Amino acid sequence: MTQSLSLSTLGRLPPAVRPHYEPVTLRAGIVHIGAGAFHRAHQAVYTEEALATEYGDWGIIGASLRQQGLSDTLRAQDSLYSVLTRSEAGSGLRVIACVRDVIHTPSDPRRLPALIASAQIKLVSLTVTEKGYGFDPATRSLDFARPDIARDLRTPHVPASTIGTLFAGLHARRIAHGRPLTVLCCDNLQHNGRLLRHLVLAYAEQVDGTTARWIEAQVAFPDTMVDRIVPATTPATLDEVEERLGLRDNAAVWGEPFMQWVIEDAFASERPYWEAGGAQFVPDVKPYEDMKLRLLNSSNSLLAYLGYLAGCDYVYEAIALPGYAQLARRFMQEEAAPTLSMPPGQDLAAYQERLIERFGNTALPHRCHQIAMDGSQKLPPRFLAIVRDNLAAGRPVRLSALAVAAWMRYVGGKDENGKPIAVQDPLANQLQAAAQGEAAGIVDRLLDMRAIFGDELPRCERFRSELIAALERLQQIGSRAAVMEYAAG
Ligand code: CS2
Repeated sequence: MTQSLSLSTLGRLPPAVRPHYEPVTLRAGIVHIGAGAFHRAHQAVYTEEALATEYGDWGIIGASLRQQGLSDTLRAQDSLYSVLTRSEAGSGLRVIACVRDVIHTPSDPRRLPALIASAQIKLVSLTVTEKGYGFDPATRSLDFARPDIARDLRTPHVPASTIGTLFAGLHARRIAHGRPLTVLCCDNLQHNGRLLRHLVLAYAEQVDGTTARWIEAQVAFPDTMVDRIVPATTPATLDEVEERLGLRDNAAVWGEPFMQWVIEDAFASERPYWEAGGAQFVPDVKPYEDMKLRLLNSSNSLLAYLGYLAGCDYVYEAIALPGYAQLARRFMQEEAAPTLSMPPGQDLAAYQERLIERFGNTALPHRCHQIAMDGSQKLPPRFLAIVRDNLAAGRPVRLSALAVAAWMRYVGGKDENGKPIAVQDPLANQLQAAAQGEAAGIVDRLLDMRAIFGDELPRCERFRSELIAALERLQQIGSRAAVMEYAAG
């Protein structure tokens, strides 16, 4: 049997693949909450580059809020893992060593707050997905009715929710020594830093006003834009890594060559030299995050819903169907781009063409189903923000309506051949119940879900009638034919 990747086998790997520092002596300076594939293929890679260029105490302690398996797998290989980069032009592999441990927080709820409080930790970063923060997507305020948040408010010293855990750590930090901290939200949310600050403060006000004031003064929450396509690891990924490495790595991740990280230059204290990996530090992230959410993530979701309905497993298959790339281009040019302000030095047209190429990467199959999940959380930043801006400016919303209608059809739970869809969404049951029957009824019942659509949008007749028209077309002629129609004009 092949031996596993670990500190004792690391030395066998060619120098180009392994780290150029001694992992055992690396001290931790970062705690990362949500140590899944995206974090390990993105922020950890930037940190690895920073360490290679300018060594420092920037090891990462990861925390997994759900999967015990992740912590066990990583610990079995001394938290080392590989990143496989794949594109049609070729592939690359390297071992990342800056993650020094991954803890499973439900097994020991006090451990993560204690780490956040530790004086040697200067940064806490997070990738817990949109739904992991516990806010109402339409109002962006903390949902105090959510069972995990309500429970944490009753027992704040043994938290389970992300916000409760972060607060417990910050509170302990204030009491222990009060050193400043930077909290870096790395999820695909508008103004993610500001949003997280607002959620933490809302929670803190309920528990301890003194800590709330301290957070306001001593904790920085920079906005960030993160980008890299990182599909879920498959057994084939692990086999390919094993073949190339000559060692078994059960924690390997894979991603495309492209990576981008734009960070608001507003830290509470020191940080790693992430510029080494190409990170950009800017005064205002908003133009970049709008560009990414409204061009990349929205067209990714558009292709995922319409592709899944058409029977495609992967985005690269969807974008190869007649009309799909054309529809994505038109959606970006006609509805998304007009709502954007230009990030400095960015060529928006080239960015859009690059996206079409990235989605078409056959060497990195990205499941439509993975992107389609949690639509109730993803729709507001990806489409509804665009729709609101366009309605206010008197511009078209027809293609956005087709994407939202495709989501409506998808959450109904049956594809176009009558095959069940395993809809994954915190609101899955309500969505599925609402999405049955005639188009007008489905649209009205779903629009009525204020946590997604807010108060104003459901009252807008223009949007409602575009949704009904699009959903009727999807029901009558199916997604492939509807895409051809909408792509043509
Ligand atoms: C995707 C994103 O799963 C999804 O919803 O749209 O994960 C996307 O691949 C990344 O944001 C790319 O940076």
